[in-house]
Amino acid sequence: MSTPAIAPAVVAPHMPAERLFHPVELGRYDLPHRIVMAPLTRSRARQPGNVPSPLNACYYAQRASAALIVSEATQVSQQGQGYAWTPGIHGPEQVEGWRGITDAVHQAGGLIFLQLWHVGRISHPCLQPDGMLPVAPSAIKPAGQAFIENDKGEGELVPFVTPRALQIEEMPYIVRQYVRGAKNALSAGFDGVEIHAANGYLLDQFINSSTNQRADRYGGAIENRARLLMETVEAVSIVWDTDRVGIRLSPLGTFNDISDHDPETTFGYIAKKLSDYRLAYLHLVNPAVAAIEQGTEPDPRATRMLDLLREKYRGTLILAGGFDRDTAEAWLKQGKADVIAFGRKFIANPDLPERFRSRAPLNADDPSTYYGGGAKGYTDYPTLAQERGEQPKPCVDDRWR
Ligand code: 8OZ
Repeated sequence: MSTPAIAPAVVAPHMPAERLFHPVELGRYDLPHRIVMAPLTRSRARQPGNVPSPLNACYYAQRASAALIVSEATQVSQQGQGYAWTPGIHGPEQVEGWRGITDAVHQAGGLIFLQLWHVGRISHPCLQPDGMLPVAPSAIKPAGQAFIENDKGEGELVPFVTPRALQIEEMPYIVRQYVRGAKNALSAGFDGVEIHAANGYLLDQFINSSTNQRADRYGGAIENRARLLMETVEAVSIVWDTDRVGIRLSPLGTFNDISDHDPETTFGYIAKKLSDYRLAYLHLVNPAVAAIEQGTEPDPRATRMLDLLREKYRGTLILAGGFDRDTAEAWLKQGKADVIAFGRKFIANPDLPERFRSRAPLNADDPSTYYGGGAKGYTDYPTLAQERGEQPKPCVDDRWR
């Protein structure tokens, strides 16, 4: 028998055909698959004090089969809060509460990063220390409404106010808020942190030209508009090695009344700068989310932006926004991303990786229970094992108030 000149391609044993189930390196961690749980605001921190609770621990532990959980956005200071009942990471009680969550997730075999958040102008005096004005790069009022707690203890939407422009002398103290949050996240037992620089919050307000009209070192040229983000990355990287730090951006995003006059230059510059840090990952809110959801071709601007950022950023790229199993697989196969983050699908399917693996049907999510409330629509979505009667009902814990 003659030996063929070219050996047939060797397929690694046990390597599944689908990319979603291929292992991947994410900074210091080896993920067993590529299905990440996206950060999701659920507004269920214990009151008073915005303290993470055993109910929250139950919710996260149920989702520990995600390759990585990125926590809900978590304010680094009272000034950084913009919605009722979101958790903080600025006080000892909150650190203690988060410790309960990281322990529960680790016990269930999961990995969890904390998302560090400052909302900037997307707030309201009633959420601010001493009822002061929210802060922003410039005193420009966002269109839209803030979600606050009213006198009856209920959630209510009220118009945004015109924020106060930060003075240049205050900028180091903003960075210090992120540093304190990062140190607290380390004490609380997280596996890493994600800096939230997306969706029209403070760092994004500095990046985008529509919200930044400053004439100092923090405004104008892109080097200046990216300064606060870069200072934050540098400072957080002293607390955490960069292989445990991720960044979230939303290029071309318009949520929270934001836009940029030259997004390719702006986000191309940032992606290139971030590439030098050897971060755990860059996490993008997919600018082609509408196309993904509608099954249409992405708008050429979104495609150009994604290609540009893939070229400029030389590390692990996570994409989030409207994916299902098949679109995620297709995008991974085409090399457009390394990892896919799922949000709403993880709300309703705590065992999403197993459901994808076995092509099981998915539970539908209920938008009326996204924000606020207790266990309903939070910890009561069943796993496949529960549906088969093999597992008891989920850990329902009423100690959330
Ligand atoms: C939806 C509702 C409240 C907050 C974000 C933290 O957009 C959020 C958020 C989303 O990143």
